[in-house]
Parts: sequence; C-alpha cells; structure tokens
Amino acid sequence: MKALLLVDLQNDFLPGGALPAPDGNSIIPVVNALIDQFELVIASKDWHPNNSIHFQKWPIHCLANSAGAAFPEELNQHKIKTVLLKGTRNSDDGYSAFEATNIQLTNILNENQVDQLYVCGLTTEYCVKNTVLDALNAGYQTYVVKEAVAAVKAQPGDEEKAWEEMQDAGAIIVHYA
Ligand code: VGL
Ligand code: ZN
Repeated sequence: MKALLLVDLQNDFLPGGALPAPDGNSIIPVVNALIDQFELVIASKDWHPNNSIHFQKWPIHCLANSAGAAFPEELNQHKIKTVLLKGTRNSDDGYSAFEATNIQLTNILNENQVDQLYVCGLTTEYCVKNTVLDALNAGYQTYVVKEAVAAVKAQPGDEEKAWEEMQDAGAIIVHYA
C-alpha cells in the first residue's frame, strides 16, 4: 500500500513565519490535490521546546503548541489522521519524521503494510531530505513530489545538493501533473 507523508507544512516555514521557505505557499494547492489521492495521509510537525539546542543554529520557530507550529488554514487537513511530533527534546534537532517522539513512524507504516512512501512538504534541504534518506535506509520505496516540496534556501547551492543526495540514495523524484 502507498502512503503520503507530509513533512512540516507549518506556518513558521511559510512566508511571514519565523523560518520561511520563500516559495512555500506554492506547494499548498499541490499538497491539497495530492491528499485527495491517498487513503493514508500522515503528517509531521517540527515541535520544539523553547530551550532547545536547535536554536543555536536557527531562529526560534515551531515552538510546541504555538501558532507558528500550526498547519496553515489553506491546508486540507481532514484526511490527516496522525501527526508525528519531532525535535521535541532540548537536545534534539529532529530533522527526520522517523525521529518523532510521540509515535513511531515505522510502526504506522508497518501496521498499514506501506511499502511505497510519497514524501512532500518543507524544507527540501533539512526535514524533507533527512526523512527521505531515513525512509530509503528503512527499505521503503520512496518518492518525492517535486512541486510539493520547497526549500528554506539558507545556504546557496544546498537545495540542488539535497535533490542530488536524495536521488543518489535511491529516491524517485516524481512530478505532480
Ligand atoms: C526544518 C530547519 C530547522 C525543516 C526544521 O522542517 O526542514 N529546517 N527546523
Ligand atoms: Zn526546527
């Protein structure tokens, strides 16, 4: 069975948020259309405590229970049954949805006999990339939907490098048509 994994589509990673992907808004309609095509939709959220070591590298973003950590209004949320919370510890960057602390992603995938994982969301260079690499390592056939992913563009060149890394590790880059 196939599943859609929506990574960190949260207000703080959208324009106007604390750590925005400049083109983040453009993925929302694509993600909404994708959600309609999947029976199993799982989402992750970046969910940090305010004293996280993560904030030595990044501006404060996605504090647990904050408005910045919420899904945007425009997101079609009705099919999202499971929300994985990651980066929840002080010591923890939690760049991958496989590092969620409230629920084990592998358990959900195994219980549902998922073998094909479609990944979308934010951001290309960090949480999407790390999630995709972990999924490939765990043996899932992993697809990344190009038009449903956007980059934070913190360092020039990192976005392109992230796509190459994912592809080199075996990810299948697909286009939303
Ligand atoms: C992310 C930087 C810091 C992400 C999370 O979701 O890609 N990036 N925290
Ligand atoms: Zn974060």
